[in-house]
Amino acid sequence: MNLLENMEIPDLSGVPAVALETTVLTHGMPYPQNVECALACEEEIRKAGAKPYTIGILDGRIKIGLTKEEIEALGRNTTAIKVSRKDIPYCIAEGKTGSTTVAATMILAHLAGIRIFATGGIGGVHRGFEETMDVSSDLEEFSKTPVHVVCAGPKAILDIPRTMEYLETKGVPVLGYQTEFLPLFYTRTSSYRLDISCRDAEDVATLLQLQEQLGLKSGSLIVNPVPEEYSLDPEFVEDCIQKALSMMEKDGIHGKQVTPYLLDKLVGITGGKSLETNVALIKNNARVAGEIAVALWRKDR
Ligand code: PSU
Ligand code: MN
Repeated sequence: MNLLENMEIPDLSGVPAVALETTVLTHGMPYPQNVECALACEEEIRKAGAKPYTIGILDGRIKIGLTKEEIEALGRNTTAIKVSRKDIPYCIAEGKTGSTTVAATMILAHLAGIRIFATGGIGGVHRGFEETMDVSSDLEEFSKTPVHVVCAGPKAILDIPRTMEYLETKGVPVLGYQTEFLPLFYTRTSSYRLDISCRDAEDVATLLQLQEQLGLKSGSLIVNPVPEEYSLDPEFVEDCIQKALSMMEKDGIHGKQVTPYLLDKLVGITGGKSLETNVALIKNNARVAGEIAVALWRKDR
C-alpha cells in the first residue's frame, strides 16, 4: 500500500495555515452544535487572514482541508473512529473513516507543513492516574512533533498538576496568551502560575520561530483563556466533574472512551452550559491561532 496514494495534501506555499482537528467534531460535541462550531472556527481563521485546514481521514484517505460538505457529513457520522497516533495506519489500511485527535492531527499537520493548530482542550494525565496509568498520547506528541497548539488549557476533568509536570519533563513550552496563570478550559484562570506569558501574537511568533530555529523539534502549547462572559464558576465545574466521574466509575468506562464520555456527561449535568463554553473557547482559540499563523508567516518572509 502506498501512503502517497492515500492522502490529499494541498499546496500550502505562501499561505499562513491553521490546522483544526475532528475528534472534537465526532466525539466532543453533539450534532448540530459540532458542525456549527467547526465551520465558525474556519471563519474565525479566515477573518484573521489565515487559511483553515480541517483534518480527518475519509474512507482511508488522509484529507488536509475538509470541505464544508465533508465537515457536515463527518459531524453526523456516529461510527467514525477516534484516531490517535496508534490508529492512523489501521484507519488507512482498512479504508475507514476516522476523526483525528490532537496527537494525530499534529502528525498529519506536520506531514502537510502546517505549524499552527487550534483546538479546545488537549488530553492529559487523567485523575486516578496512579491506578489506571491513563495519560493521553497528546502529551507525548508535543515532545515529538513540531506543531504549535492553541488551546484553552487542560480540561479540569484531568489531574492538572501532573499534566503540567509531564509537559515540563518533556520540555514542552507552555505559553500563556495574555495571562500569567494557567487557564483551565471551562474557567479563565487558576492558581497555577506559568513560567512564560505572551502579550500578543507577535510575541508568541517570536518564541515559536526561535524554537524552530534551534531545531528543538517539539511542539508548544499556547494557552488562551476562555472569554470572560463564558467562563464558568470553578466550584460549579468541580461539582459537575465529580458527578461525571462517579457515573464513569459505575459505567466502567476506560481507554479511549474516557474523554468523550466525560464531555458528554458534562453537557447534561451542566444543563448545556459546558457546551456553550466549549464552543466559545474553541472559536476564540481559532482566532488567536489565525493571528499567530499570520505573525509567524510574516517573520519568515
Ligand atoms: N478536549 C475537548 N474536546 C475534545 C477533546 C479534548 O474539549 O473533543 C478530544 C481531542 O481530540 C483530544 C482527545 O486530542 O479528546 C483526547 O483524548 P484522550 O484523552 O483519549 O487522549
Ligand atoms: Mn486516555
